[in-house]
Amino acid sequence: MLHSNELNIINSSIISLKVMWFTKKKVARSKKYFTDEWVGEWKRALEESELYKVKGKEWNASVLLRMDPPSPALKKESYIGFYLDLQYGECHELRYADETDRDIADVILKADESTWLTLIEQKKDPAMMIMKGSLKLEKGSLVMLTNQKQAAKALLQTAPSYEKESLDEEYISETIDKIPVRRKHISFNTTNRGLDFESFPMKLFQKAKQFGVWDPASISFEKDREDWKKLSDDEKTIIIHLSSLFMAGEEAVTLDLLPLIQTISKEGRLEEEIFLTSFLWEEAKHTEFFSRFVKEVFVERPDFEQFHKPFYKKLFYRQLPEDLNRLYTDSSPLAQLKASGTYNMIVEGTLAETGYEAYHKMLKENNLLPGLQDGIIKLKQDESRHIAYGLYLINRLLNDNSDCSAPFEKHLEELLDDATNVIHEIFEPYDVVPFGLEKEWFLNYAIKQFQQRINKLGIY
Ligand code: MN3
Ligand code: FE
Repeated sequence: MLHSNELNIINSSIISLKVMWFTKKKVARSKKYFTDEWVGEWKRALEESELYKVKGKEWNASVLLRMDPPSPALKKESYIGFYLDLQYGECHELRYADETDRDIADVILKADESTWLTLIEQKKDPAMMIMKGSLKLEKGSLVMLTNQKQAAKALLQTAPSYEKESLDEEYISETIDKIPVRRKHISFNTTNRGLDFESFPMKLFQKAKQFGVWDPASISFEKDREDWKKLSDDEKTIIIHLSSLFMAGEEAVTLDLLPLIQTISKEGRLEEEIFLTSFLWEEAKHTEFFSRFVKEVFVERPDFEQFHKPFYKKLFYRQLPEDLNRLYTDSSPLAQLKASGTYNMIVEGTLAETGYEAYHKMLKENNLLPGLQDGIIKLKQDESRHIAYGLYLINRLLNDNSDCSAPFEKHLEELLDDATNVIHEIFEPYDVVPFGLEKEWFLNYAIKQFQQRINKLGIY
C-alpha cells in the first residue's frame, strides 16, 4: 500500500498515452444452425473453397465433429454431430453423424454446442481451443492435428456463419502508465501498516527460504561423468540438445526478470518485492547449475547454439526480453500482464515445466546422470513457486482491470502457438528419439499444464 498523499502525487504525475485496441462488433443471429440447409451450404462452401484446397492438401482422414451433449438443433435425436470425409483438399462427404460413425472416423473432435458456435462464428483457431481444453481430441493423434492446424482452421472457416462480422471497429482506449521514479519515501510499510505475513507472496517467501537455498556447487557430478562415457552418440546429442535449451532459457529468465521487480517495487508492493528477491536469486542458481553440469560432465564443449531453432529464438531471444523490457517505458496493467504471461505462463509454466518433467523422467527411467537428476528436482520446486507467484500477479491484475482480459487472452494465444512450435522443432531432427522420448507425450503434458493454469485464472 502507498500512503494516500503519495498516491495523489503519483496519480497526478502519471504520464499517459492513448493506444487503440479494437474488437469486432457482432450482429445477432438470424438464421438457424445445423439444419439441412446449413449442412448443404457448408458442403458447397467447402467444395468451392480455394483456401481449403491449399491448406488441406495434406489431410487425408475422416473427421467426426461431435457435439456433446448433442444439440436439440440437430435434425434427429440420434445425431451426434457431423461426419466429414476429407481427402487431400477435397471433401468427399459431409453429413450428419450418428453413434456408428464413432468407429469409422479417424479423428473425433468433441465440444459442446456453444464451443462449436464460437469456432464457427468467431473463426477461432481449433488448435488453440484444444489447448484451452474446450475442444477435446477424443480420437486421433495430437501431433498430426497440430501439424495440420491450418487445414483444421480453413475447414471450420467454410462452415456457414450467421453472425456477420461488422467492419466497424470499436475502439477501446487504454492508458499507458509510466510509474514515476520515487525520489523520496513518505512513509515505510513496516513502520506504518506492518509487513503482511499472511499475504501469499510472504508465504511463498517463507517456502523459498526453506527449499530454495540448495547450492548447485555442492551437487556431485562424479557418477554423471562415468555415465556420460557409456552413452551412445545419439544419446549424447539429445542430452546436449536439451541442455542447450535449458541453459539459455535459464539465462534469459535471469537477465529479463529485473524490469518486473522494478515495476513491483515502484508500486510499493513490499511483500511481492521481498518474494521476487528469492525468485531472481533462484534463476541465477539455475543458470549456474546447468553451466556447472555441462562444464564438469561433457568432455568437450559442444556447439550448443546449433540447437536454437527459429521458434526457440523467437520466444527466448526476442519475445521474452521485449515483453519484460517494455515495462521500463510502459508499466500499465496490460503491459504487466503480457510480461507475466510470457514469462510465467508460457516460458516457465508451459515450456520449462514440460521440458524438466520430461528430462527428469527420462533420466530416472534410465537410471542416468544422478547429479543432473538431483538438480532438476530442486529446480522444479523453485519453478513451481515462480509460477504460483505469476498466477497470483495475473489474478490481481485481471481483478482490477477486467478490460485487459481480452487483449491478454489474445497475447497468450499467440504465444501458446509459438510454444507448441518449439516442441515440434525439438523433435524435428530425430527419426527415433533416444530414451523413448515422445512428442505426443510432450504436447499432452504441455497442454495439461497450460489448461490447469488457465483454469485457475478463470479467463476462458
Ligand atoms: Mn528457472
Ligand atoms: Fe523460474
